[in-house]
This record gives sequence, C-alpha cells and structure tokens, in this order.
Amino acid sequence: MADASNRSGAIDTVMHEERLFPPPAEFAAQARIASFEAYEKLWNEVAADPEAYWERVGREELHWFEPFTQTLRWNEPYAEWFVGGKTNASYNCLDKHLDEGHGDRTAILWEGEPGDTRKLSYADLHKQVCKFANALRSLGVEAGDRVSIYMPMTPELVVAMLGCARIGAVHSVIFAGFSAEAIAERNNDAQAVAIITADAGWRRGKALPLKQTVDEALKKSSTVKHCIVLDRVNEAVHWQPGRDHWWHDLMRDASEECPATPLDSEAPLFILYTSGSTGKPKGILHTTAGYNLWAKKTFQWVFDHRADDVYWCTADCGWITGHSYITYGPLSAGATCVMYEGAPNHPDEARFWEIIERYKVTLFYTAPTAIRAFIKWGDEHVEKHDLSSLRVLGTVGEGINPQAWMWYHTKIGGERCPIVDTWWQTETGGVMMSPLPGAIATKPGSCTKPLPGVIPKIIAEDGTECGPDQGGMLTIAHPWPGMLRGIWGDKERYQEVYWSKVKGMYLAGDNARCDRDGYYWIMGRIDDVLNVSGHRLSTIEIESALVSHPAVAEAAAVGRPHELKGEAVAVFVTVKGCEPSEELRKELKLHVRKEIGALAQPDDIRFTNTLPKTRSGKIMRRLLRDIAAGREAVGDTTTLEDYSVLASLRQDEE
Ligand code: 6R9
Repeated sequence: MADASNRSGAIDTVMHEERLFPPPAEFAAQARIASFEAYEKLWNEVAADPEAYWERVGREELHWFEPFTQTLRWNEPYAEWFVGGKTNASYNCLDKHLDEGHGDRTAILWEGEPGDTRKLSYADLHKQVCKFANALRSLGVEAGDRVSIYMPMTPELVVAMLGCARIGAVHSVIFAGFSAEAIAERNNDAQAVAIITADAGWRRGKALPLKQTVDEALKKSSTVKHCIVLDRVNEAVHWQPGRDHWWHDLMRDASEECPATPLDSEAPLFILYTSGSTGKPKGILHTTAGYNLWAKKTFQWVFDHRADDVYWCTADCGWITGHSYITYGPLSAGATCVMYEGAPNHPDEARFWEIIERYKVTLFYTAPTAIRAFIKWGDEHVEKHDLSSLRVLGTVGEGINPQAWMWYHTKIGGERCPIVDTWWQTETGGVMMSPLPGAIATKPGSCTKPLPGVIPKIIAEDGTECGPDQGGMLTIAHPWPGMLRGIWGDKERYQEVYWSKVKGMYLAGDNARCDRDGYYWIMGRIDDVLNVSGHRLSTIEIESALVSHPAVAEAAAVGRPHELKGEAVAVFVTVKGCEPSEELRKELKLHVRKEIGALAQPDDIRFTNTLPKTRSGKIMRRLLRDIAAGREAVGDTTTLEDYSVLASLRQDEE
C-alpha cells in the first residue's frame, strides 16, 4: 500500500487501540489539574511563552541564594537556564522543608531485602547528608570533582548523591550490576577522584560482593584516590589502607554542620552513563537548577502528589528513573518515599504487594518488564493483599503492551487508578509525555500527551512533519529546563547525536506516531540500541565484548521479543581457531557478563559460518532480528544453522 505519504519515509502503523479510560470522577474531583481543558490551557500558556512560565515557576519552586537574571540563554544546541542564579539541589531536597517546618515529615521508609527496616525524617536525612558532605571534604573532595557511586539500594545511596550535590561534587552513579571493566571505563571517562561502595548488597538472599568488584576496577582506575565502603552485609573485604575508608568511621568523625554551597544554576550536578549506538557509553550531563526544577515539577504533575501520599518507585538509583523519581523529584517535593533494596520475588512473588499493603502506598511507579513478570507469576500473589490504598499507577522504561496495561489496570489498580505511562529518557532529565492523571483519558499502550513545556514533532526521513498516524522520528522543538547539557568530555558527539539529523530539533532516537486524537505512541528505537528489561544496551558494546574473546571472529547482536524482558539479547557468532561447542557457548555468555554485566548476558548464542552484510559492510541486523525472532518473513529458517537462506537473501539485497 504505497500511498504518497509513505515516500517521505514515514513508518506504517500496525497497532490500533480504541479503548479510552477517562480519569475516574472521584479522582478528577480532587486533582490539581482536574480537567482536559485545564491541561490544555496550561500547555498552551507554556507553549506561547515558555520563558515567562519558567521564570515564575523557577522562582517559586527552588531556593535561590542569588536570583537568576535571565531565564533561558539558547545558543543552539547549548542551553543555559536560570542564568546568573545560585541554588543547591541538596538544599532544595532537604533544607527547604526544614525551613518550612516539615523536618519531622518522613522522607524515606526503607526496607532491606532480608526484612530490616528504617525510617528517616527529612531532619534525619538532612543530618546524614551534612555529615557525609563533610566526610567527602575531609578526603579532599571539592566542588567540580567527580565521584563514582556503586552501591546497593540503601538510604546511604541517596545520602551519597545528596552529599555530593551539597558541596558541588558531580556524582556518577554506576548501577551495582555492572562489571569491574564497566566501572573502570566510567571512572576513567569521568576522571573520578573517589568511589563510594558497600561491602556487598543483598539480591535474592545472596550477598553480591560489590567491594570486590570495585577492587578489581580500581586496578585500572588511576584517578580514583579514595574508596568509601558502607558496611551493609558484614562481609570480609580486602582493605587497602590509605585508599579505603569505612563509611561509619568517616561519619563518626564528621560534623553535622555543613551549609549547602551556593552553586551556579549551570553547575554540573551529575553524569549518568547510558548506551549509545557506538561502543563507548555516553556520559549524559545534567546541571543543577533546570534539572532540579524539571524533576520536581514533573513529579508533581504526573503523580498529582500531595503531602499525605506514600510514594514508591521501584527503580534503582543506578538508572535515570532512580535519579529523578527516587532522589531529586520526590525529595524536592517533600514526598514520603518507600525505598526497597532487593528483588521483587524474594522471599516470594508477593513481596511488592506485601510492601504496598504494609506501607499503604498510594502512588506506585514501576516498569513494564516487572509487570510482565508479575503476570507470569500468577494473580494469587496479588489477591492475597489489600491494595486499596493505591491511587495512581505509573510505568516507565519501555512501551507497555495493551494486555499488560489491562492487567495492571484491573488487578493492581482495581479499575480505579489512572495509569500514567511516562515516556522520557536519561537525556530528557524527567518525564516528557504522560497522562496527567486527573485530566487526560488514557489509551492502553499510549503515553498520551506532552507535558506543559514539551513540544513534540514527528518527522519523516525527508525532513517533513508527519501527519496523523504516520510514524516517524520523534523530536522536541523547544529547549526545556531538564534537558541534558552535553555528553561528558565530548562536545561534538552531543551535537552530532541529538542535533544534526533534524534541523533545530532535539532528536530523541525513538520512532513514534501521533494519532488523530493527538495521542502519542512510541514505536521503538531508530538506532541499534536494545531495550532489555527497560535497560538500554548497545548492540555494538555487546559485539565488542564478544570479539574481545580469542575464539570469536565476528559477532552481531540483535534483540528478539521476550515475554518478560521485552527484548532478549540474541547473538550470532563466527568462531576462529576452534569448533563451536556447548562449552564455548557457555563460556561466551560468561565472558559478556564479565565484560559488561549480567543484564547484557546473551540469552541465545548461535554459531554461523558467515554474517549477512550489506555491500558497504554493515551487518544486516534487520534480517538477523527476523531469524532470532523465528519470524515467517525468512521462510522456514528459524535457526541460523540454516544459513543457505541467508546466502540467498544476501544475493537479493545485492
Ligand atoms: C526513563 C528511561 C530511554 C528509552 C526511550 C524509549 C524507552 C522509556 C518509555 C519508552 C515507550 C515509554 N522508553 N519510557 N518507550 N514508552 N513509556 O527509561 O530512560 O534508560 O534513557 O531509556 O526507553 O526507547 O528512548 P532510558
């Protein structure tokens, strides 16, 4: 069906979803933004004059040691927000609430995997953060220095982040499942001066040896002078005097007095590494004021947050969701947050529902990959628990298929809770598109509408704007406060990756379409990045890891649909100097695990004599994806061993 519009390079739509769920009347009656008209009015107001809006909201929502003099300085693609102002993210998350008389309010309700619990008020958290900031200073850490964090999900992880922010040190949180190699690469790229870790962390009843992995990484991280170690599990650890320091020793000696440093609005707040389409991970840079404001405001909008809510985001602080919606957004908003250390199926598959019942969680934010696991584990785990406290359910990380959406809606939400399907990225700092729960009717599988201040445009390959229901590249037309400010140490790459393909627009890297009601549907990534359990993995990184093994000649990694993970990693490998074997298959899986981390471990490894390539030498991943998924498109070839079909397809291509 090659109609004229398709020649522009737009993508055909195959998915249709007509169901519409308006905000429940009781919910809308008390929501902050309580009708579609109210949303539209606000969206139009911000779109008409973004600077006027953000000037007002910026002044109101953040604490200013010195007021800013210009709201936005835009020198495409470089944005500066709240120019000339001085603020501090740790002040906005902590001191501001103490100043307003809310020091007693609970900040964190923490639960360790073995069942130990802790409760920290805003005053408690403030005290810990002040002490820790002084501890960092006692080691010589200064404003602008980079500090890596490789920790389990304990309150100390949040303390470490805010302690850095308090003195202007730039944190780089590395998810505690990454390998020593990956840690070293990040330490070196950021030139980190210190790393904060723990002896170990709990995961499904086992103690993961974090310090040991860091020791390995530090052999190759020459800039790191100090390693701070939290005693979480009481594991024996190797100790290097002078370099290694126990968290509790530093804290015991540290003063509670630590005024937050007034920092420039554009002072770097953190770097967070994410996979790109080349082998080297990108250090996404976020700065202080704009990011902080965006995290706070979007949290309030998307969850319709109020003071008596109990909010739980199940992400890990190793990902952007944990940065924006465990630490900076909710704490700036003065929210009471549940934080959980471990696995959702330990000691059994009802753990999450048990937590929701016990803490009377009202706002719950999780990922489609988790929802698919819950569905597989069976409804009986859910039905044992009283989930009537819930009022808003959120999802993030990848698209949620309508079937999983409906299950979430009925089984978890009791058909009464709006679902906020939030589309955003590490780069965007916070949510960009999502229903406002009291204002926007939802459609299962759609992230619905842009938040105020977000102007999405869908662009076809030929650069023209797509019409309704035509898929194309998702771009954003105007700078927003939470946008990334660059890629650490690589000015050109920032411009090239995000600002070169479509003139004047931020290129998100996702394909999307907008339907006739103005609802957005994300269609997947335009590059070769995989999305495994909501985590982005670059095919090239996995391939590079495989090729670093002596037996591998060439490798191609693709995603294939997976019931739980969304996408599973399938790799095609040509061997050298040996014969393919079951043993080698196992060895290669472990090799990738060691090089990158457990989440990149291939699910399938298929040996082949040759990989299909285009004339320019690019691996034809599209074809391999079909084969990996066992799709009909390639006839009866459901395994790569049948590569005669590949050979003929390659001839077709030429
Ligand atoms: C927050 C986060 C970003 C990529 C993004 C897109 C996918 C995230 C989504 C979604 C469809 C949603 N993604 N949320 N796709 N619907 N609600 O996940 O950041 O790790 O940087 O990943 O994830 O492909 O481009 P990040």
